[in-house]
Amino acid sequence: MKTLVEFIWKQREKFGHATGEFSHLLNDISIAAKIVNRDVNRAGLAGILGTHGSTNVQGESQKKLDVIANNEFIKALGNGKQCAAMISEENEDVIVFEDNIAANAKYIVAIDPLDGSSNIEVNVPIGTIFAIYRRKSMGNTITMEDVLQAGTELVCGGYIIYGSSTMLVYTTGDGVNGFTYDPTCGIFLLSHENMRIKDPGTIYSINEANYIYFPDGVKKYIKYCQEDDPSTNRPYTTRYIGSLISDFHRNLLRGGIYIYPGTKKNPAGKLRLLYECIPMAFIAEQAGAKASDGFRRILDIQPEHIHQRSPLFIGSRSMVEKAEAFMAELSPEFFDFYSESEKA
Ligand code: P6P
Repeated sequence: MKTLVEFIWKQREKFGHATGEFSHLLNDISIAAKIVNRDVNRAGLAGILGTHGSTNVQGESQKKLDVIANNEFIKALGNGKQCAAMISEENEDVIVFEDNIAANAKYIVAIDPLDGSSNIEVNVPIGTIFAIYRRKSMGNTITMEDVLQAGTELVCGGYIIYGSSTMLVYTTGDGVNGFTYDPTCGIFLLSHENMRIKDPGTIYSINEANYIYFPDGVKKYIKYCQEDDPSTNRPYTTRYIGSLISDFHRNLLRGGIYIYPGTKKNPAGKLRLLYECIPMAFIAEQAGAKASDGFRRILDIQPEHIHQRSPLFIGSRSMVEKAEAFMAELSPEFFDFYSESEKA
């Protein structure tokens, strides 16, 4: 069994990270993940369930574990010396690590420290989603050019799922690999090599409670999934956990599609482009699948601001393409709604 550290170090030879700085950065993230995993697993016993009493930039009530997880990643990235700046779902502004910049840190990390935290109390798997970019500027100050990079510039996209087992899944553009955490020795071990998303899948994942607000193209796709056509394994199965990482991880292993669309009320949907959609889209594409906003490839979208939202259609290639075809046929206006909201 290969450990995460051995695997990263081996990858270094492939990707010319000769200096080992990227390897150290990914290791720093894995260390914070182990601490968050410990806290998540004993939350009910440590009095750290429930709300923190504050709200984040999203206007969402912060759970105690949101704050704890955010602080752990800030500490790990700040102390690790490889990260020049961090964008977090829990912080309105960019977190700049001056000392690291002075030490010539080369990387920017965009992170959702604990996605799905509303599920903590009911023991549903939650997780951390992260994206790693190289700095564009080289001066002493971080510029918006550093933090607003399209997904095509990504160095690494990954997530940690704190579930029945804790796994770290990531890609640097050479396929997707999964590492299972062994708590008895505190090590992530390679357990899922070169992960691929089956195509087509037979699972669709969407919150159908919002059906009446969905674009007609999404409504038609849902009805398509429910039609009786054994030759295409329909009707599909519906599964919606309410935790992006859990729904995505299941589809990564079994095939399927996850959709969080825009609506007339919220044309850009709910999910955040920089630290949710882009890293998951990089993983999906590297696993042979597809990710779009219903019209455009997620990785091609140029972010306009750090907490920008985006609709997300992600999973088995032919399933995403079918949903995109219905969006083009029945809801082309949503492309304009969303683009205008981006500028807001
Ligand atoms: P809804 C969790 O809050 C999250 O960001 C994703 O993890 C999840 O898929 C989605 O929101 C759930 O949102 O509106 O269906 O409850």
